[in-house]
Amino acid sequence: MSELKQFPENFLWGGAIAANQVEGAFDEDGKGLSISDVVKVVRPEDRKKMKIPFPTTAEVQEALNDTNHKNYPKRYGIDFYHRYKEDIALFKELGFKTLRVSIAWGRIFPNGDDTTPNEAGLKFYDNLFDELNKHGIEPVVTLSHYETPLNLTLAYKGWTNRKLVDFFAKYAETVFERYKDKVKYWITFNEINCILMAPYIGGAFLRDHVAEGELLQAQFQSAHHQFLASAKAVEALHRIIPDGKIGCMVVGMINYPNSPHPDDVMTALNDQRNTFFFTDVMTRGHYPAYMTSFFKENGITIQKEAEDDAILKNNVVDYVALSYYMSSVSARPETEGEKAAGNLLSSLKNPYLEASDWGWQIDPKGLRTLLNMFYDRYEKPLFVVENGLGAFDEVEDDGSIHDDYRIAYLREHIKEMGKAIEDGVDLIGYTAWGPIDLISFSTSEMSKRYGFIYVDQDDYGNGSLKRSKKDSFYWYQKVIETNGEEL
Ligand code: BGP
Repeated sequence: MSELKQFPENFLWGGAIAANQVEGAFDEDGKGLSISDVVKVVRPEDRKKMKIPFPTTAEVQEALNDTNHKNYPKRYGIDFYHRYKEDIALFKELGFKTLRVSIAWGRIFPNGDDTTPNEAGLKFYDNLFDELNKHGIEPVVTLSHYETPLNLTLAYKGWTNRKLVDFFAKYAETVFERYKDKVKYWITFNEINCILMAPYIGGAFLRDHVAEGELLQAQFQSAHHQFLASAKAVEALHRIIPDGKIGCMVVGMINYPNSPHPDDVMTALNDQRNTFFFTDVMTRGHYPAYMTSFFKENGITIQKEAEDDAILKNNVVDYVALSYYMSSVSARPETEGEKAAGNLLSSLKNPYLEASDWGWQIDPKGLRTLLNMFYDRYEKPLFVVENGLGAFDEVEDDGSIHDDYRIAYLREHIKEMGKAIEDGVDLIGYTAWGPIDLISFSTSEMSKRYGFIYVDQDDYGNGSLKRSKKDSFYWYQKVIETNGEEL
């Protein structure tokens, strides 16, 4: 046993998945298509050319005409829609206190703008939450995890259109009413700041929806609409589920200056604000002062209605949730140097860090620092709702999978969380990303695996879908059993 005794007794240990990456059954029981259902897989040979998709209307049309679903793995996922009971039994065996899931908005409102919800979709999540609660696993539910209904993209230009605020508010109210006795922890938008790096996935608008030179305007206007939608969800949650808690969620990025050169330091501060801007608005209830000059310099004018400021001010979140995979290095524009990879960032290589098979720079200490930065700034509970290592796994002849690299990654991050708690940070839980192998967000590949549980399926959609336990399964089980003392 180590000397660690940092994690509070009721710490929420668990895992995180998202509907679009696990459920499959993309057109069953009345579900409408989501923006993720038309994102094409990046085949292994194209990995290096990989870019976050920002399609045109024509490209979406092409995807709609393509009935070879193997090109669009998020359409079939890992068949969680039909196998959730088996998977939850495995999570129970792992000792999970919580499971973070998302609701596919399009199962509830297939077109996003429907007047009445789809009962079959509501029923599916009734069953899912009942199954979790039956096993004593607390559901943490994200309302929007890259699952905006595709119709809202095609007919409304996604979040650039203010009408989405009320469509979302209606969806949020509907699910709060329905699940008020089953779900207490909610998250509004997954990685809301990703709209700056991934306008389609985050903002659900297409390349040809935006005039030349207007992209930043569209991104920040969409973000404003999402802030309002989030605030309206917060209002509804507090009214409908008074003992519930609702958080915002961001890509937790820490931006180191490339050198002590004051211009590098300023660049790093500005990059850090790509994260803090979002949490500032949703925890403090107003736009931070530093955005005024940024908007001015970039010719951005946020279209606001008279009531917007009050909506934001009166409905701040209860906690701040974040994903954390890597850190980033910021340098003044003229700096030359080798770039590191990441699904959402562009950073210089950090000579002090190792990188994952996908080039993501592994930095457990950065997590401690970042948690401290967030807590210093907001003094609100924090929740690490994603963290993990995407890696290739090899199945041995006897079926075992020795993923010591994953254990090492998670161990170091959990240690640093423990230190952050000692530093005084109020950290309420940790849900490892992809406790069961799932479809990658950025590449739609299957071979980028995060799980404690292996799923027999390849990048081409072939496999038995059989679930089996990796070495990390037994390791994480012990971590939870000892409340983080045995790592
Ligand atoms: C986050 C997303 C997740 C997830 C994770 C890993 O940005 O919220 O949905 O997939 O990153 O990313 P990837 O799947 O690209 O490895």
